[in-house]
Amino acid sequence: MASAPTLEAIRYSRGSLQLLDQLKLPLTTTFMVVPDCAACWQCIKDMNVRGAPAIAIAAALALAVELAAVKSTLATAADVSAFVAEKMDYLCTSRPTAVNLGEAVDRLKALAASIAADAPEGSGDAAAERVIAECEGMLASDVAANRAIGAFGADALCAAVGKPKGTPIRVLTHCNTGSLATAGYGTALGVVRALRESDRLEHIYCNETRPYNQGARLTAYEIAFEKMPGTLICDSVAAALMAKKKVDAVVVGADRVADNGDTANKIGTYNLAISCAYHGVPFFVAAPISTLDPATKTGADIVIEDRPSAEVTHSLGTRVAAEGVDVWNPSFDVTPAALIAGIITEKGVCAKKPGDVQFEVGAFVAAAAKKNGGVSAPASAPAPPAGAPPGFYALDCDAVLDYCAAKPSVAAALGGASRRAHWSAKEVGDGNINFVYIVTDGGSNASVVVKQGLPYVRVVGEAWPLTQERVRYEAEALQFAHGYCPAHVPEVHLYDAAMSVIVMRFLEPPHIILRGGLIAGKTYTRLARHMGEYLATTLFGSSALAVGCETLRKNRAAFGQNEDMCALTEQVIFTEPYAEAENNKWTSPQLDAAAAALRADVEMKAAIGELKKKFACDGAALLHGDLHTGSIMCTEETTFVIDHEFAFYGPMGFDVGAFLGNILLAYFAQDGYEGDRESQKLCLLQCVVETWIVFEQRFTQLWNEKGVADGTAGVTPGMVYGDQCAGGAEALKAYQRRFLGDVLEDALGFAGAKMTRRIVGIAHVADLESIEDKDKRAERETLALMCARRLVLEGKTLTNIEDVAQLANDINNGNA
Ligand code: ADP
Ligand code: SR1
Ligand code: MG
Repeated sequence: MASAPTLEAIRYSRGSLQLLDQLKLPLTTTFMVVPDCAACWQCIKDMNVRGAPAIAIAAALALAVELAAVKSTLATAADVSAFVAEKMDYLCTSRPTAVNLGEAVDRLKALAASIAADAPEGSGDAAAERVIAECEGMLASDVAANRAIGAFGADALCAAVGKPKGTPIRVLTHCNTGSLATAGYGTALGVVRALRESDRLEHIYCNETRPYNQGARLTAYEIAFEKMPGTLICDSVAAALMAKKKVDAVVVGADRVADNGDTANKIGTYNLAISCAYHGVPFFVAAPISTLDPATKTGADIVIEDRPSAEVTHSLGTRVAAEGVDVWNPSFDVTPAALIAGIITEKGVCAKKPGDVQFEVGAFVAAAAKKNGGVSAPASAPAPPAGAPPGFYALDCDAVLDYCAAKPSVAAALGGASRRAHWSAKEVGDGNINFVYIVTDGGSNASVVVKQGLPYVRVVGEAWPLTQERVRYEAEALQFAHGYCPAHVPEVHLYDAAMSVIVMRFLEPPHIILRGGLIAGKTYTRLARHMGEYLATTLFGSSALAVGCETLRKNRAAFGQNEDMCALTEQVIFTEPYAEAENNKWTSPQLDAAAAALRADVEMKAAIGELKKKFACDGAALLHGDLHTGSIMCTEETTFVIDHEFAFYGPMGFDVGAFLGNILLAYFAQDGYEGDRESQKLCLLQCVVETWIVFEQRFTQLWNEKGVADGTAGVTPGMVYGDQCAGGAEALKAYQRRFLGDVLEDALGFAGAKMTRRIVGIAHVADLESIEDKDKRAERETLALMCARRLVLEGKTLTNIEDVAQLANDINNGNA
């Protein structure tokens, strides 16, 4: 194995590949062309050595080279100390903004001074050797630090993006922060390298970085040299790229990070951060901890150099700007902490305190000094729940206001962050799983909904952990569904993976949860039409019929499997109700016998097994996955589907059946309520019939109008599943009948399974639970169970939806 590089190796292998082998770095490092302090000063000034960490290392190694050359002339440790102080003070003037350089200067001066203080008359040679060793150590530790930044950063970016574990992501970076800016490997580009090494890099975009083009000249070189999947873009293209949803995360380097997290970096960084905030793209800074400067309070205290105007007026030595024009060419800009998701260091990721828009960099640096590595929130932050991503904290009614103020796109929907004092929040989550806040501006009444998923099931608590990836699934599925069916799905304003938050349109009163309306005796004449439309557009739009088999497979893989939520569904719908399970509950003792009979019902269990197989194996379309009447908000005129966290590619009949089954549960509950509910009952049965008819017609219409061909000559368009279709249009019609017949059969089976689980499984529905008289409730539940069983077992023969309504009616009236 190659030994660690020594200063000698560096000196004699300057520019050679030998050093690269020893460092196990694919690219050379800038310091190797820096022979002494004077040359180094000029190189830094002329930007031949650039990048904050590289500048510090170059300065240290330039000092080491000179010290090695002159040490025999330095008689005492005091002489060495004076020499080091003089050279380092001089080098410091080459780039006053670079905090790493200042830190290296202080460190080497302090070391030399302390050696001299211990023994002023001690040997100059020995003192010089100790300083040289320190310089060499800085090289090795810089590479190690960069690798640690890479590892922390790769995890932090993936967590913030929130795609399923291991899914490659698309990253954008600015300027050069790679092997050519550091001792090797890089900081922000080190994060990209670490993503690539762990097969999590789909693509790297690099900004050209006007006016000096470090991105085009250096980062692009590193990308091309290592054959990364990468693309060079003009700085001005970044926002357009984000609008096209081609960027999952941005990571940039830093020249100085102030105590509050404001970050000075290459000019253009601030623009990029603003674009990220608008598009909901997480924006990270990656820098060694030495770049964090708690002594500088805010970005306003950072001195920004102006660069020569020729960098702007000239291109490749030729003047391109009009003579006589004035130029402002600042080398850096300051990105406010509010726009930064996290500061990645070799000691972990510095996160914000809950509700804060700023970081506590000083506290992070102090904590990091005490421990080795690990992801750190500021010392004062409450511990995040186990399993939460870095930067996560649980919101409450106060914290959510600051959270909204810190997110420009959300603040804008509430009239701007300056209105923060007029905002109030209430938690309205009535579901089993998440927390939902409505944030309202008291003046304008503008509101947004902020939904946060914790790493556990809300109704159970930390005892039932649940992946926060579900929030990513919900956000993506909501966005897809909104795309297919904007009239019936609310718009998403923001998805924040690190915080497991979705901010969406507030469905204003009189919107209420459908289940509540049905219990209150309301009738919704447009509900069936709207739900038929929702089901047809989302199920058709995401299926192979609309996109082709190949794209379906790609889309399915890109979306992921929502494994944990599917497993939860399998457990609570298809398994537990038919077994002795602790979670099960029912109206007892009235339903004790029915629950036991179900557990012994061989025919039913076999049919449920088949349905579970379909649920697990059929990935025909992107489903809502939990389409009960608590996932629908409506008025008499409007209907919106919410709460897509169980979304997955599954059998179409699962969504259709979920809705129909829940309408039937509402139907069977009606006679448990006070008063005459005949018209509501009729409406509910009509809803079952009309939903299916609208769905079937609209789905067929979409198929006929938008169905894709499978690409084989002679095959009728719409025959995407590859029928050998000699019969043309006639065969297509026959296939459509068969296809939709299967969907109906599945839907009835799933409807029955859904009804059963709500009566004997863990999660019941208010339709039945709100019937206080237990005997009455048990009577209603028994009838619903009876209907459910018939739907599961007779789905094949119930080929006409009217027969389903008739069956429910007969069971309810004791005629079946
Ligand atoms: P869970 O995932 O916990 O089931 P839901 O998405 O069902 O959470 O939301 C819980 C409740 O929050 C809903 O029943 C509804 O009252 C309210 N809610 C959710 N989304 C919105 C919205 N976009 N507009 C208005 N209220 C909403
Ligand atoms: C642990 S309870 C799980 C149920 O609540 C959700 O609303 C879904 O319906 C899920 O099955
Ligand atoms: Mg819900």
